[in-house]
Amino acid sequence: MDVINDLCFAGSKEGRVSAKPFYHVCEVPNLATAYLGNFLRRRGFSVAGVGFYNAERPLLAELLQHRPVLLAITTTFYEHTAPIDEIVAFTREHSPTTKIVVGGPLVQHIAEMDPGVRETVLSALDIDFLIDESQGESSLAALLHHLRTGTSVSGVPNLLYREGGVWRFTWVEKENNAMSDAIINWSDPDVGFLGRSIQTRTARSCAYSCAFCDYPTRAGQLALVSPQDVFNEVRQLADLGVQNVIFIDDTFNVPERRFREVCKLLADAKLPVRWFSYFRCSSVADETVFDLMQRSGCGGVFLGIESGDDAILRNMDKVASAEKYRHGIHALKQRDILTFASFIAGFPGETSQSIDKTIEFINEAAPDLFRMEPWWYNPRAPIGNSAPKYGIEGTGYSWKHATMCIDEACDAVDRAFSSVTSAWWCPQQSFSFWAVPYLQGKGMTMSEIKEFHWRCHSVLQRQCIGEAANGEVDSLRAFILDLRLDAPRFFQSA
Ligand code: B12
Ligand code: SF4
Repeated sequence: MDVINDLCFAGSKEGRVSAKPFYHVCEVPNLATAYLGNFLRRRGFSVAGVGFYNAERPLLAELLQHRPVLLAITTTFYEHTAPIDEIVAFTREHSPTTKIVVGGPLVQHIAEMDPGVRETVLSALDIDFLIDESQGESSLAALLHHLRTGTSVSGVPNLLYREGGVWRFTWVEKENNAMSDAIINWSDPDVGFLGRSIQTRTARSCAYSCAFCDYPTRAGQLALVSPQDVFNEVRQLADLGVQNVIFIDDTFNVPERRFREVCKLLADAKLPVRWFSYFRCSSVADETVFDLMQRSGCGGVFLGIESGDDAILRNMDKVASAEKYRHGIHALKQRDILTFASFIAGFPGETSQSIDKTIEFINEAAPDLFRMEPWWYNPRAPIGNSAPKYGIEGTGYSWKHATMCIDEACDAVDRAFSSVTSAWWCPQQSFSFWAVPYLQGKGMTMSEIKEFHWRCHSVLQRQCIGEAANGEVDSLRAFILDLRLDAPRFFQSA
């Protein structure tokens, strides 16, 4: 996105004024904020949301002038507590009386830390409460109720609170909030800015249990919104002028029966909406599903392929094969559905030869876009139980196992970047596949999006081997300026 921002605004008039516009995927409204706001408004609370702190500090400052009772910080994208500290300091400065609660995935990670480390992390946080529950909406409503009525917060489930300088936990009460109750009313004016691209969720948790992922364990049983409710939500969004809907469910096409029903409803209604989602091509039972996807307006899919080597896929418990993937990519491309394939380098069992197989797979299957990232070892995921079997040592991005270490995995990523010739790199950092619907919403066509990736890839490839890419950069600049994108929503100080 920096490429677009630099080339669009660097030399322009806007580049010299104090507030510089910039494109960012987080213009797409933050879904956790939307869900929590929706849930609380339905229970009679007055809620305002700030989706992206980095760009929306002026809005937060304005809202804090009203001295809200509570500020809730979501941690969906946080891998550590530093961003929380920044928001807390800002809030304390602008509204010292506002209480602060933190919830979401990071709290679960903190709760699982060794007691000593957890105490250190908690004591460094200048906040009032934490909610430790994978859903947390009901606990948050209960906390607000207690703050409103002035009763003790010790009556709120799943709550960590300070008493006499000591952190106390109330009690565990698993939430099972009805999916139908959580559907967002996007026409509520309090939801705020919508734009042309919106993300939404039609399921909670996932039906699989890939060895590298702890999401199903954290999120509990799979819960689904009915096809009719999914359709109603998309229709409401279309009525509000939204053109791109992103389903963030991890396995949107599972179970296939529900997926077919959703596609059929969308196809029959011919709504002026394109949709995007994660997609498991290995789970396709009936080939006609690809036609339904095309007819229902599928613009593109995120394929968590992970590896082109069947032995590694087995180690990952992916319930998939390279052949099935190859076929799925072909079927999707035939129907003009953009394919983005994501790969992991260095999972236990990985060797230089299995990386070769993956590179060969990418070149043969030729998804439109791809990305490879080094394996991030999460010991809480099922693979943690097999650490002795594979000789895994370390954690996060610092690991080695019987057949590879993190440095070799990083080299493998570089090798994939320079050896793949039939797909273009789509970077992860603040871009990823979700930038595709965002940029479409700004006016880029699908072929322009592919060309953008191809052009950036070519520049990077030249630079990686130490060659000047001035010519490529000049024509990339001309290409970007020719796009005449709609203006971004965010500004940053020069
Ligand atoms: C869409 C998405 C993006 C989009 C976001 C666009 C946008 N405008 O929001 C983009 C592409 C920008 C993005 C970027 C990044 N992402 Co991302 N992203 C996702 C994705 C697909 C969906 C997230 C989401 O909206 N979930 C839906 C909401 C409703 O669920 P939720 O946050 O869990 O919230 C619920 C509960 O947790 C709870 N809750 C949440 N907060 C709070 C707070 C309180 C007080 C309470 C009570 C409850 C509560 O209530 C909510 C409703 O039930 C997830 C993967 C996935 N399928 O979930 C990855 C994911 C969240 N991203 C991830 C990462 C790492 C990133 C990046 C850091 C990547 C990078 N290196 O650049 C960046 C960070 C962006 C930033 N600026 O901070 C990781 C997070 C890992 C972690 N935290 O441990 C995930 C899980 C993907 C993964 N497996 O790697 N991402
Ligand atoms: S990686 Fe995706 S499909 Fe696999 S268990 Fe995690 S959420 Fe489910």
